[in-house]
Amino acid sequence: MKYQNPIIPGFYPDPSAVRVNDKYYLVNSSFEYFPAIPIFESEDMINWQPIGSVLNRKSQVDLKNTYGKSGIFAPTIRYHNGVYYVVTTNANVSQGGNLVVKTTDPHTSWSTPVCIEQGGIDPSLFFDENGKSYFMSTAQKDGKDAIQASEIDLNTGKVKNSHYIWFGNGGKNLEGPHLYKIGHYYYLLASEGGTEYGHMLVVARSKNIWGPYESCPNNPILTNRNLDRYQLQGVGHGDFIQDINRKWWVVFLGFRRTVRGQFHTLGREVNLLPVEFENDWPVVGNDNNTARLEVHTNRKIAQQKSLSIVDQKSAEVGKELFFLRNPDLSKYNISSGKYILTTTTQASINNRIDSPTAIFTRQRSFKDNFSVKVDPQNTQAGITVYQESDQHYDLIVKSISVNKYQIQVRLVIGPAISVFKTVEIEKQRLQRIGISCTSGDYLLYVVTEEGRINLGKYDSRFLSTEVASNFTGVMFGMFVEPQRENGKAMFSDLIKKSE
Ligand code: 6LW
Repeated sequence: MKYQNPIIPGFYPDPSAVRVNDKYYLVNSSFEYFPAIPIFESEDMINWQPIGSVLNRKSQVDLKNTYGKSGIFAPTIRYHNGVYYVVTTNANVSQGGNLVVKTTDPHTSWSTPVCIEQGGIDPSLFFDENGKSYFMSTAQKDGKDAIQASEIDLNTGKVKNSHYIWFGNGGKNLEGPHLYKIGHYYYLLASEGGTEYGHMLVVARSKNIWGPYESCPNNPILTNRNLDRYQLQGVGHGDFIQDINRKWWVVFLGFRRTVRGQFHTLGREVNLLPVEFENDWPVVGNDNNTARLEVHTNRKIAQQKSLSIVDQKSAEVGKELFFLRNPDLSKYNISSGKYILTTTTQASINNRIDSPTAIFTRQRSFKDNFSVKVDPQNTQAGITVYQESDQHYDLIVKSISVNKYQIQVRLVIGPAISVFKTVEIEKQRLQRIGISCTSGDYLLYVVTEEGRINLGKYDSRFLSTEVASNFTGVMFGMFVEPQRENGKAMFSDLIKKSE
């Protein structure tokens, strides 16, 4: 049988997954986007549906001043005695630190965070047979990368009996630790090499939770660093999960290069490979410790479904729709597929402070097509293909007379902002505005009664993660400007088709 990686395409980094009875749950990093920590559910580990976000209240997370390399970092989800736990790092400058939230039903709301007194990033949890709970995170000991483990009281966030249990396999950036008890061994899965082209999964084992941990002789157990020019790159940051048939798998992140070469735009996506144990060591996949986009397995797996078309009826805040940082919800009226956005003096999509009046949804395929109807009323209203506040391509509509719209293309690439390709259209002729993607370009267009007017194709390299040097991926957005009070615009009939 076979399936295609990524199993969850689009900007969904740092996956962590858990099986509870016959369901699987998976969480991801989200950085400056709110609600934070998207959570997915699956019945077969191949097909995943978004069920919401873990941090969906400002009292849970304040993302002020965060951007694509801060905010909410790698989470871990675990289940113990009827309770789901998620630990993560809020790497916001003012609120940095690790936190834990919990719930008895991941479809509903999660608790108010409890701050954890141990530092580091990439926190994870382990519940041992002795009834104790353990907390792991990255650390530095005498200038060396280390994994720090402690006993934790999850009600208070207090830790005790801390140990540096492993110093890695020699690669840089030892991170993403996850601990498991499988058979007679404690297995510590982690990543090294950094979350770019040198990324890899490494593992160590011990018969005692505090170590000493023996590095796997076959490390790195997964890497594509030597698969030069292969599309799937940067594989690492994984989590082992045992399926209902007691077979082991690993979910891990990776990114797909565009046709432009060493550039990626979709962000780090979720991939899956089977894991077998040989001589009490995990062996990942069957391609010499590498990850392929098409996976062949003799295991029985579910039929893989294609990505759904997200339209106005099914798009929900926290599932497909997100804000930049904590939104002022008084600026939004979202109901039955209509989005009325009110301008704010606080922020625009061109800066990294506060929250602009804008709604975003992930690009999830190189062939995505995002389009919407817009009535700018007394604002400049537009759509954007957005990587960072200084990296986005916009289509902006504004009323210039009783019966005419002006439509402009705005390219923001670092310090360069150019506005051009101005066209004027009778208001009654404008039907939709849209963005059509290929791996190498973004095409901006408008649709009138007579058909589609293309307003240019623009190179995707300048919206890549490599240029941004961040941890997120491209989002499509609807926004209003300028920064003044009480401008209103309405968007409707949003359609995002991922082919
Ligand atoms: C995350 C680290 C990583 O904390 O990238 O890919 C960092 N791995 O583990 C941000 O996603």
